[in-house]
Amino acid sequence: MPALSPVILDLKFPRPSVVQALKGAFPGRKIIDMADHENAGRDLSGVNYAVVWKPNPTLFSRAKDLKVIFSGGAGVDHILTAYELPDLPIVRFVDRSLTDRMSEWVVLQCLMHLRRMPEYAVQQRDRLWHELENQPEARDVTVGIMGLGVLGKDAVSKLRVMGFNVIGWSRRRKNMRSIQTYDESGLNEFLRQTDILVGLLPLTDNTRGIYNRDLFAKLRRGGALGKPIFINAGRGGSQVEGDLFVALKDGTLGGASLDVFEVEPLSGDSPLWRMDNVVITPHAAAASDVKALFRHVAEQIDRLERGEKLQHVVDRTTGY
Ligand code: NDP
Ligand code: OXD
Repeated sequence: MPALSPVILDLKFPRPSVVQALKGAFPGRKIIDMADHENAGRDLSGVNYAVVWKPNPTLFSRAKDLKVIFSGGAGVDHILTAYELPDLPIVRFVDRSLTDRMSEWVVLQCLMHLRRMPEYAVQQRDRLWHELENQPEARDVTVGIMGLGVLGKDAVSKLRVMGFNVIGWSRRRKNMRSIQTYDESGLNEFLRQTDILVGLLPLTDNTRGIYNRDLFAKLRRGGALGKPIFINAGRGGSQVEGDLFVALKDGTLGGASLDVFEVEPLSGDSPLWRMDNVVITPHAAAASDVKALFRHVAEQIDRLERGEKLQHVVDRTTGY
């Protein structure tokens, strides 16, 4: 039986979690972990598989025999912009635990704003006991989700359980029984009804800078929350942070929850840190579970070697 191809890892997860997750993963295969200094100048020929997150730009030119590139995350913008990317299938990470984690974060943020938690946090800081008026119910609020892929669809169902009215927007219109959906051409109509906008879009040429001043101004005003709220866990490159700051300041937006930023980590100088109506998390909405990632990669390699089709392959023309 021919030797099984090794697997290259070029990941940014903390080393102990990778070492732990490798126990029992990829039986019979050698692992070449690029975080290991010994592997810095190593000959990578003969290796068919690489699992990467923001890969070293020279990796692909050194690993000439690659057959598949696996993304260490659900998004692939960090791979598609890598230097000298070979024309190979890129498989993204789709996983129950990642999806559940994202929906938890999205529901949490929608509830935070529905229940006016940023204002209560200020009151708590000031030791002020004061019940705020206007506490609408979830059913009075429309959450508009931009991106109805794996993550967007799951968030829809979990927001519905909480009672929110949900609508969704995607490039191609989706038939979803429980909600009203819109395609690209229906963007304005979608925004006009949206009280809380949730961004779950990949970063592509078409979505870069999409959350800008014009878009914020089209969201519904005077709904149950008074002013619209912006929530983004897709990619920071889709938001224009200068516009976002102005919109939050001048009342075009009533608040925001942000997990992703134009530049990460978010600079200590960013005025967003100091805004009471902004909730910030450090790109932590849905971290990839390394064990689950290796399981998913091993499954896809098995499929390929059995002669079956790979799943979750990125469409290089659309960029996601
Ligand atoms: P999918 O590829 O499953 O879904 C993407 C969705 O976006 C699809 O509905 C797609 O439309 C839509 N879309 C893409 N481009 C456009 C466009 N130009 N106009 C309108 N709709 C568009 O991705 P996932 O749901 O798995 O993940 C979404 C993103 O979430 C990832 O790409 C990643 O950037 C981000 N992410 C962030 C994490 C975090 O921790 N913050 C963790 C994991 C992911 P259509 O259905 O028509 O193709
Ligand atoms: C991802 C991410 O794309 O963590 O999976 O952002």
